[in-house]
Amino acid sequence: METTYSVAFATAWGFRPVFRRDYERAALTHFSRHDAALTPARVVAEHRGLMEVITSEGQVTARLSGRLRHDAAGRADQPTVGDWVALRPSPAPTVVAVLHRQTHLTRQRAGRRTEAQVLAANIDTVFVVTSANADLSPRRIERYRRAVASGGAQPVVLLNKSDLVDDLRLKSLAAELPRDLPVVALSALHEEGFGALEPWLGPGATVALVGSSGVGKSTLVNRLREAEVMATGEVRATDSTGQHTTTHRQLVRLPTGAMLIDTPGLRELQLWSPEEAQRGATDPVARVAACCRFRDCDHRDEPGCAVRDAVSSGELTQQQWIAHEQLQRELAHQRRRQDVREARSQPRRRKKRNLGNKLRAKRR
Ligand SMILES: Nc1nc2c(ncn2[C@@H]2O[C@H](COP(=O)(O)OP(=O)(O)OP(=O)(O)O)[C@@H](O)[C@H]2O)c(=O)[nH]1
Ligand SMILES: [Mg+2]
Ligand SMILES: [Zn+2]
Repeated sequence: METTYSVAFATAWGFRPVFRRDYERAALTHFSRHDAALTPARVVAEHRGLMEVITSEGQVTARLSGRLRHDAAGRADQPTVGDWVALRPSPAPTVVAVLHRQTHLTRQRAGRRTEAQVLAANIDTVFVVTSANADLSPRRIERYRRAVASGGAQPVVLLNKSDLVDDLRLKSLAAELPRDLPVVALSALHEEGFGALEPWLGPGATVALVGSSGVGKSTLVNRLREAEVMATGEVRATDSTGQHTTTHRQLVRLPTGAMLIDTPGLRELQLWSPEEAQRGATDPVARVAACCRFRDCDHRDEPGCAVRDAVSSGELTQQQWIAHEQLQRELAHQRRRQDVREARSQPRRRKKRNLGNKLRAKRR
């Protein structure tokens, strides 16, 4: 078996020894005499099932092997931004295996069905970005903190737009947050306070940025990157809500050798607790649902529904289907309760969102 990557590549993109070991195992499993050599690659973006991956040779667009598409137990097992994968570069670049994730940031996907969505993989830190001139909901921060910690990464709260408020306001915001949570006040726009981010931006470190639309995630990425890679958008003056400018997740490398994953603004980051994830992962219906034509398939009258096929062929039993529906109802109920609580703590925000924003948000 050949190894086809350089040490420089491994160091630059955070291909740590744990990934190398897993890669070698995966390569042994997937490598055959007829194969072209495999190579490790890191997912930097994902578009409709196609992966943008970075390899020793540069960036390529890859598809998933048929086996990965069908074997994966639900979307959570599919490669996502930040994942390391084993890639077969030719004839057409194909991801043949996803290497074991060390950490992840996962939310409940908004939609009719409750589903885990891994927003970022193999991240050391999550910058929870907030805007110092907007209200901070300590409850919301606590939810972010728990979601980040349950995926194994370290949360850091960024109070951005410090240029718009005075020091007193910054101090009182920081005081509302749990003491053991690192907090950094900064201005992305004016590049102030960046020095305090250094501990998390060392060579080979990976950081995901999350937070509401318009808080300045992409602005920060661009300034740290020293290049305009991510589009940024004005915040509407009327109610200071963002416009959902960023529409896909993207991993970029900084001059310091750290990697940042920019994400679209979240309306809410719903906790995906390990126990729920566990129940979801052992749900046989979720496994089959990975093969439905539509990702948000309701398994009722959508064309190409693998679940209905499996029930009629007897591959899934009626009982398994009923148990699945029961679980979905419970999770939906729980989600509605969380939404009501969230809406109560932030009454003004929701009403003001205009139709344009709704349409934009739907497209994601
Ligand atoms: N005054 C001030 N404005 C900022 C700062 N950082 C970002 N902004 C502005 O806030 C607006 C939104 O910034 P973005 O970087 O697009 O926000 P985002 O978090 O990426 O938003 P989404 O991609 O929609 O999730 C832009 O007009 C930025 O110029 C800052 O530190 N101070
Ligand atoms: Mg953005
Ligand atoms: Zn279906």
